Amino acid sequence: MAIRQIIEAPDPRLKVISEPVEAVDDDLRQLMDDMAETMYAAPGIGLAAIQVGVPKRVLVLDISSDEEESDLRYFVNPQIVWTSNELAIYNEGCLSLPEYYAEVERPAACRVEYLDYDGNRHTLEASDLLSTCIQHECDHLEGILFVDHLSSLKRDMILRKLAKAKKLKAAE
Ligand code: GNR
Ligand code: NI
Repeated sequence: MAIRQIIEAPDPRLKVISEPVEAVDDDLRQLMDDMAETMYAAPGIGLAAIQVGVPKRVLVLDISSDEEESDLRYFVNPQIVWTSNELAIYNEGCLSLPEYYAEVERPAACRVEYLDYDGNRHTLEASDLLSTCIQHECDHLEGILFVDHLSSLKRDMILRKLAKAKKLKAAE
């Protein structure tokens, strides 16, 4: 297992549409193991493969709190097949937009079809934070960041500040 570097905005790779996985094999499991280790090290509660530069439709999630038992989930080729009409607002963050948080409104519940770590097919109905996270991660597979759900004013302010911070860091 290895911790991989997380790509931060602005970076054109974060806008790439990820490709479906053809086979859940040992190579893919190696990627999923690395993604889980990278997510825990960050620390974060979810990670999409494109955030470590791999344009494949793979996610890892663990929304358990520190006091709870870990609840690591792998999603290969996830497809959101239903969303509720009811909406919910969460204060979202993203490992690719470090230190920025904003309230994002999304469907409160969703149903997702996916393959697990062993390539077995599942359907999961999620609500609350799990639903928000699944939607946030599935957005990454389409090259969408949570700031793309905000007004252009708010989005541009955050992206400008991130670009400036990156420039300062590069000049160090
Ligand atoms: O660690 C993360 N926290 C988070 C909080 C609220 C809504 C979504 C998230 S996902 C984020 C990790 C990440 O960037 N995943 O893509
Ligand atoms: Ni994210």
